[in-house]
Amino acid sequence: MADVSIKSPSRDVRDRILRSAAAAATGLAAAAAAVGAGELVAAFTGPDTAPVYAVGSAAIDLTPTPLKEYAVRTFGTNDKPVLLTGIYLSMALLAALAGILARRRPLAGATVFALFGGVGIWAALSRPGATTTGALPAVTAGIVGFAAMLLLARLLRGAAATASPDGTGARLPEPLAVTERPAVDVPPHGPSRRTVLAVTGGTVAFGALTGFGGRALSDNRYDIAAARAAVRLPAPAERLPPLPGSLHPAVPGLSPFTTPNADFYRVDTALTLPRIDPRHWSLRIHGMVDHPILLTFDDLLRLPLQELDHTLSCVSNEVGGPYVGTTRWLGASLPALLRRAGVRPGADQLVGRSQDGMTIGTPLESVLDGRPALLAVAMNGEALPVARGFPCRSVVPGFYGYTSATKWLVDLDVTTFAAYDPYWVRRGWDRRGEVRTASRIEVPAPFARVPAGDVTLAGTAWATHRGIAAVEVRIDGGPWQTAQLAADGGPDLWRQWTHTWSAARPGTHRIEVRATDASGAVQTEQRAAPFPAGATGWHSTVVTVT
Ligand SMILES: Nc1nc2c(c(=O)[nH]1)N[C@H]1C(S)=C(S)[C@@H](COP(=O)(O)O)O[C@H]1N2
Ligand SMILES: [Mo]
Repeated sequence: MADVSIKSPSRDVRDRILRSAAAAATGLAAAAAAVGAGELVAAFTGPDTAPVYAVGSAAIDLTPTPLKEYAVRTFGTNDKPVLLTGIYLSMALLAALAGILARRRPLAGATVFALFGGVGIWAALSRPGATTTGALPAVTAGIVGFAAMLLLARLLRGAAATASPDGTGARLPEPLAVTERPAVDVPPHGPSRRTVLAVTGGTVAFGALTGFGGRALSDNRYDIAAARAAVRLPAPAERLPPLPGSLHPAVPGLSPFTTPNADFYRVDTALTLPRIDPRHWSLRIHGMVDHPILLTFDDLLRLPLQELDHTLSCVSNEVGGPYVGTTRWLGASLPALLRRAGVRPGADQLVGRSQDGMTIGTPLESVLDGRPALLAVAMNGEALPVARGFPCRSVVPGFYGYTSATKWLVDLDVTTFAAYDPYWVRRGWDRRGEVRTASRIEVPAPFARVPAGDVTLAGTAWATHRGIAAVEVRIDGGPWQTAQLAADGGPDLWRQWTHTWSAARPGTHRIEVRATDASGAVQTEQRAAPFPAGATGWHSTVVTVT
């Protein structure tokens, strides 16, 4: 204990660290004020124009496909919070460094904030459907950050000068201190440390107030929960009977046949959910058609509505993965509307565009080939949840979500594959995006320990719009055995299966599954990653027999 003083940093080093920390704190405070002011303005220009969101959305669009894949795989539905946290942390780091820079060179430090603002302005203006007012939050953030940094840095310098015994500011380099900053120039009563602390604290408080206040105001101004609750869903022209229980083997641990809305996977690029008031919504159907159509939400609800039981899956789903779900949609017939519009010869792609600028292209011949493609307004008996595309999304059985299921749909363009590459196709994904045959083992859970004897295996398989004809399982690479299929709900639905395995030998065992679609094609063993056309390969699981 006696030599503690030797190990402790010298007073000088400690002072230097303290001064840097104080300077970094002023940078953070200026950033808080900037972000807060931006949020407040965004309460009037739209939630997606808040600088952090605008920058985040631009980052999502610029992210190379492999990194996006990695993010979806690693963070799943949490990919957005992870991205936002990353943006906040990098901003905080840069702001702290700007604060340290500003201690010596206030103007340079403040300019970093102006540059931040510039990036925000660029991001806001580069959003699809951006308007100039969308840049206002970033402009405000830039100006507030610049001014706050300048003010705080000047104060900090003044305080340092007053605090140092020679009145020149202890950390100024010698020549500067002596020749350019004679003691006479320094105000005899500069701001006290307490003043700096108070102003820094006040700046943070300003940021917190405007930031949280702006968010609350925005949530309030753009609240569409009431509008959604007010939607009166008309009865379908023809009501489907409830799904029979025979579709679902009652095996504990097996997914329910119909996925509750709250448990349905979610995959999209929307950092802030588009909030569309159905009273202001319209859908334009145009392009290579004889009679372009403009539909309001009321128009849509007045069309004969039909129900569709359907299994939707994501191309990013890994073998055995969770990005698949089954739901009962309610919506208007998409092919009927296209026929009304009169599709011109030569058109081969239908491009849906969402309010937030996503574009999704579907092969037109498939939309028109008689399959039940819908403009969906409801899911499992309730108006589309906001995250599911409220008030309207498209659904075309047989295709992955990225080529068929535009959420927050506002525009349908009848065009050609030659003329237009939608969002994911520009990023290298397959332009058709037909669902590949997939099957998975859900019971027993991976690495489960099961007693020797009869073990129940169970899972799901899907080949949306083709349908599942058979599922087989094998143990430890042995002969394939036919699993028992639950009742068939039709080609657009997944199919659940069970199999009883007489597990005799204790130890670890590997269970594999493969499905055959209704065309007779057996699922390929060949492993492929989700990019660019969907994962392939057999799902397997390892269990221990005790
Ligand atoms: N507007 C919009 N629609 C979108 C997407 C998107 O990012 N934006 N993602 C698509 C993808 S990749 C999939 S798999 C499905 C997922 O729909 P869900 O989130 O309702 O499950 O929506 C599709 N529709
Ligand atoms: Mo997807």
